[in-house]
Amino acid sequence: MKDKLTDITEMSIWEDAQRMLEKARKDGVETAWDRLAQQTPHCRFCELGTTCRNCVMGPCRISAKAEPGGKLSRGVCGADADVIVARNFGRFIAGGSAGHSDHGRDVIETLEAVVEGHAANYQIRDAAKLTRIAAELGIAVEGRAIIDVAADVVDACYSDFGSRRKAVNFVSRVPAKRKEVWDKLGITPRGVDREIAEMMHRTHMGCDNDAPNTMLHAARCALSDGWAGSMIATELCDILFGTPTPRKSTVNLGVIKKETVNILVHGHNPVVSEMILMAAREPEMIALAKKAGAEGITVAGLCCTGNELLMRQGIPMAGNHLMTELAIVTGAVEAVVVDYQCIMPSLVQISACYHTRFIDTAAKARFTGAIHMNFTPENAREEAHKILHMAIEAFAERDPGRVDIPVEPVDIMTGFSNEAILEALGGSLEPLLDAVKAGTVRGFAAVVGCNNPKIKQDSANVGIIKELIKNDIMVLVTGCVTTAAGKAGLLMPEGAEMAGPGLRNLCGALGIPPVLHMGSCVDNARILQLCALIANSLGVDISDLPVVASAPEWYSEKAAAIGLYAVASGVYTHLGLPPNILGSQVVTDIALNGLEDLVGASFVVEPDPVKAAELLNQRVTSKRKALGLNA
Ligand code: SF4
Ligand code: MSK
Repeated sequence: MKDKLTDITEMSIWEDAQRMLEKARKDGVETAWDRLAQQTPHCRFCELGTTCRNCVMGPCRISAKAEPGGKLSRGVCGADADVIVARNFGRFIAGGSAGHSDHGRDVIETLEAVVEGHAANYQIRDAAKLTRIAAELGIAVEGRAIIDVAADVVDACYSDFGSRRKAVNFVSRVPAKRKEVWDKLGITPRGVDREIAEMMHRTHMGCDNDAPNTMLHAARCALSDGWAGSMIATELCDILFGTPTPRKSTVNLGVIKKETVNILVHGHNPVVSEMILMAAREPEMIALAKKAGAEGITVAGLCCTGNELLMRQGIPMAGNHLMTELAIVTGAVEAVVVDYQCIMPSLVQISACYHTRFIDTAAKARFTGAIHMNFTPENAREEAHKILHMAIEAFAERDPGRVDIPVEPVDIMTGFSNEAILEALGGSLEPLLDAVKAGTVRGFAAVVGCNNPKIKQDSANVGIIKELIKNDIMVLVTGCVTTAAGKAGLLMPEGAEMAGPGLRNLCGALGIPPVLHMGSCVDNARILQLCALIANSLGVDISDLPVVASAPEWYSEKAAAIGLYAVASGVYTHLGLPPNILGSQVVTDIALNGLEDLVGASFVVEPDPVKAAELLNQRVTSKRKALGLNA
């Protein structure tokens, strides 16, 4: 591991990353790779998931070498490795579900502020979608003012967070056979906050001391994220900011321009970043930037708030998770504006090494040393203006001698919401289903998730996608994999040259890339919905479809929640590295095998991208055969 963390060519596959890693060393900037080297080797107990800190009779740890009933085989309360690992995993999933879902709640609050008339700078940009969603939720729409319909949608979405429902609203989208599976297991998600709170309750000392039972609730908790928290975030963001449509943009550190004031938006919730972009496009702001000697203002994206703005507004993407530190190292970033999630606290220190203003905007995600702006739906425009002024002011402090923008940007296509896909297909899924039946497209793979410095950056993300498309499996990307796919040229129609003959022809006919960008992490809900649409039109379960998923370089609690709701929804899911569960044979067996019997899908862990793609390909083949299609 240590060599991999010191040899720059082993740390990332990208030229922009490698060049900035060199510059970081020259500039005395510490990065995630340096800190991982310091942290390696990790605590073995924690890696295996066999430490417990759930009460102060402990903390306790279970020895991997402990004989059953022997020394260090149980914590002070008597919990064994299985119970401890399951509890830790359950809380891990609760953390991830909470992240996505609380983001969803913030979007509901923004729509509520619009309805109540105190968020003048936000509006309902897609009224047609609002009406459609309202009708889906059983809300009367005929002859009603759009704002009244929106008020009822707000209420319905809030109700998904509570304890009064037997099932969250969007379970109505789930195929009947899947609902039966969930009902039989008692894992139909009822309310987002309820499932998260129940997980915290179950994992208190002296509650759920049966690992399989805890694992089932982990699945329920994750399902409440996928089919409620995340789905609400996606649908309401489309209503507020517009449903994405295909458009072109660019990616990599080359999108940061020497000549412009550069603002990077980072985090997840577009409620803040949309406003920054709006302010940056105002002629007065551009004039101010010009007065300061710049040619204009560039707003570029990092991580998922970047994906949100890329999908809807076509802003350029500067980078994914492991590029966030390196973007600042270019020395040409005037401001990093963050909301929440996946923002390394180290960015504050790195910003301080340059002239970069690091600005946090959320009361629930403050960073010591940052400039704090208390962003609310009510004051968003004024705060955005203040931020723009700060960035323009910082431009004057930029040291041209420390600027290095290492590469030219690469072109990408984005904006493939389900609505856009349906429209491209002429309003019906039939042409796509025909392509699947004919074997032109053998199946679909959602390749999603993060970077993790334990894996050479984007080697697995890109490696798996290339193998999958070679096998005529169409790939759908979200989150940080998007940037990886884009940099590799896979998000352009020309990328189809790397695909197998069937997929290549289909992409050629439709003028689309072999890899479709569907959004941010919460937008994995779009993929769930697409799976449900396909399953419903074929009259089968999601687990019957030739659909697979992969998170090759994941790191976060949220990614684990996504993986688990994918599996619990019936999608076989690959992880490039395991969660911290290997200290329990029972929990590991459930994840890798037992879930297959329960929910018709399981996890598979494989670090090698080629081998992983082959496993995913085999799964697609077996599902095709079971549906009576050619392999
Ligand atoms: Fe130890 Fe049990 Fe307390 Fe965990 S809950 S710290 S295993 S005594
Ligand atoms: S931002 S969860 S590093 S995908 Fe959604 Fe990227 Fe993973 Fe965060």
